[in-house]
Amino acid sequence: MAPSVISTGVDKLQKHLDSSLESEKLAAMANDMKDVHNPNNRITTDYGVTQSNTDDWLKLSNNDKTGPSLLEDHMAREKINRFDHERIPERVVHARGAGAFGTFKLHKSLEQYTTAGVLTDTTRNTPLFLRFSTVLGSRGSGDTVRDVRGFAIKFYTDEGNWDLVGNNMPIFFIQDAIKFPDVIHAGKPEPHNEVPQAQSAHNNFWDFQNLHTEATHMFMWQQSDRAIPRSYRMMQGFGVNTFKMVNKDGEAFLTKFVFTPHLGVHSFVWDEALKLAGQDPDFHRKDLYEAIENGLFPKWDFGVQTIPEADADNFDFDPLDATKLWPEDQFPVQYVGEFELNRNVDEYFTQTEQVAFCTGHLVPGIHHSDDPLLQGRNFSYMDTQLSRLGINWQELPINRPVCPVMNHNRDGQGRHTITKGTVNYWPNRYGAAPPADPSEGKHVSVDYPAKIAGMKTRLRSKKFAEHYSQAQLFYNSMSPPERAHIVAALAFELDHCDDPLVIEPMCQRLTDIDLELAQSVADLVGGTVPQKANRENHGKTAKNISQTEVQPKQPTIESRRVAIIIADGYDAVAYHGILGALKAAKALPFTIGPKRNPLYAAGEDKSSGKGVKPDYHLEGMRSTMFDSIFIPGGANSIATLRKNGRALHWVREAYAHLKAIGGTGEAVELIKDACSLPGMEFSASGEVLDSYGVVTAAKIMPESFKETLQMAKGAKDFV
Ligand code: HDD
Repeated sequence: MAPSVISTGVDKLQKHLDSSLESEKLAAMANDMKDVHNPNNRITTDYGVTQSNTDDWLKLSNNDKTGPSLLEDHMAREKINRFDHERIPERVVHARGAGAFGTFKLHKSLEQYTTAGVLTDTTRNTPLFLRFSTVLGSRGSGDTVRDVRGFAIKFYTDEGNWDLVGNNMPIFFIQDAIKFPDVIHAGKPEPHNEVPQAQSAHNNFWDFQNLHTEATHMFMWQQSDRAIPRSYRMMQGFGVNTFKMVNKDGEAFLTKFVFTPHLGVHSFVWDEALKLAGQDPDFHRKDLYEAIENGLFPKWDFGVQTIPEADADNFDFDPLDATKLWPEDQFPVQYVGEFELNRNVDEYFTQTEQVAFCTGHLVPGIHHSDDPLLQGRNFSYMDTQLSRLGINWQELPINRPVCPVMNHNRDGQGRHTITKGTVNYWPNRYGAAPPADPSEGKHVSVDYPAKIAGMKTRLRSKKFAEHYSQAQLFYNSMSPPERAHIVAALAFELDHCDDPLVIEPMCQRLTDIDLELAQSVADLVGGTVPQKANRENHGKTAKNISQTEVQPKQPTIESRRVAIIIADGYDAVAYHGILGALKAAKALPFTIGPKRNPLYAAGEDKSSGKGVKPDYHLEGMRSTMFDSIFIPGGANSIATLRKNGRALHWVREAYAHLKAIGGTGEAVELIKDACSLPGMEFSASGEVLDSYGVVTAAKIMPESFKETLQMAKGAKDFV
């Protein structure tokens, strides 16, 4: 029987192409796609010869016995040879990542600052690819580790690729690119035993942070909740470095690029992140994929902060110093566009792994500043792609621009493009492929003229020497729970350091930020508790640094994962009511049972064979993988669950992780069993008082679900 055609990436892309305004641009990327599910396909060798058996190596055989395998079997050797060379060097940093395609839309032109088409033409839909990543771990490490997250975007603009290679934090550990090998060596596994994986909790990391004072501000961000995001979809993105936009009159503006998620910024609590790293190391990768597959496209607002270049010296910090943010109170973000991620990758390796970013990829109207971190990055990215992907890395489908490419660069390993013609140099006798004259069009790259004079020195600009003020600003701007989390994070990390040469000075070093902070951490890790601060905390705060201020305009449960736990004999009204309500609100509900066998509601006839088949069973998943749990009543269902230690653990753990928990009818008793924790009180009628997110109703009224069920009808396309 011919295999049936199943939905594939190629189908999805086609659908997207049909509906998409930028179809021509995306079609340019689809040229190289093949569809493994096409029923007419048969296995061939790489040189195209169709094969009848790729399961048995060609061998000598005698009756029923086989002898040696023959070297002459080219097909077999090709198969093994291709396998042997499947791996390419992983990225030296940011090795673990996940990516998706999307579309950028500008709402308001930035023409007063720049000539860049992508930032001035509000009629365009610019396709993009975004790769999220962790920094320190290897390609096979966990998603939820404490780390900075990469936020790298390739905009396929009409004028060429613009790569904005940023992070989920607005600043960095170092000011000069020459320190990058040091900060990364210190953070990566230690050289003698290659331990620990994907962790900053070790001697070398903290030794470096202690001695390298310009990292003070960044290690505070890296110890904050921002380093344990709930989802890639719930992180801000920052270009980090200072760029320069230049307008048609040749005026230049120092610029920071910012992306803020519509879902707001949210984080795990540390215990969740720790557990998930083992329970589901792919949690973030799957979360992104799941949301996009369900049509719940994550969106970010795009904004800029600008400073006229002429004003660059007017501040108490240097705007070219990547260890400093530009406080929003002083430099408001102008939000002028947005992008969404709307298509998952079709193949991980050729897209997410082979995508290669380069800070040198800018489009006319966007330029570099003299930020010394950026200047060094411009060398490093081009260089690293050579060892990872080879000289023709820009020809790989994911890296290729969607506008025409023409020049006299040629050859090299793995060259794809076939350029017709008899000349490969400029000038040539035909005038073939000349440089453009700027008068031909506004989007030709023209270098921004800058007058430069000075001494050749190994120095940094004077204001770069101040390393503490914004670290204090950051700490002071945290909400009380965020501060408590930073204390706990630092104490966890230093607890994993066993060298007094690290712990002792670090305890004192923290007084560069705040004496109380240092005392709390020192007390927890058994260090000498500092009595005097290295410097006084200035007490200033700034807005939108605390993630509690970066929240959606309207609270939403869209795309949140909710576990509904039932067993045989569950209350059908409560179960279907909550299911419908969640779908209507575009949340992602999952039914969890003691086993993955069909479950029947109270009074339902089991012989109907129409029970609810749970999506997962209690042992297969954990509460950590859900944002919230709900337990419908039903005497038998709850009696079963109350005897199930794992079910009780689910509820207790979710409560400890401050998640919303709901229960109706008999489930109130189960919640009492599980969460008999200090701070939780129940009223005489069974409702939770002072609940920390627990909502119960001992009695439910079927009518109250009617409205939500009606809403659910309109939402049947979800999930
Ligand atoms: Fe970098 C990768 C972000 C400083 C050298 N970097 C890389 C990626 C991100 C960043 C998100 C992953 C890109 C991807 O998904 O493929 N890096 C940053 C930010 C920095 C920064 C926000 C500070 C502003 N990086 C930085 C410096 C250097 C590098 C100072 C070297 C001097 N970064 C690299 C690299 C990587 C890289 C070694 C590894 C893989 C790659 O480039 O393509 O060249």
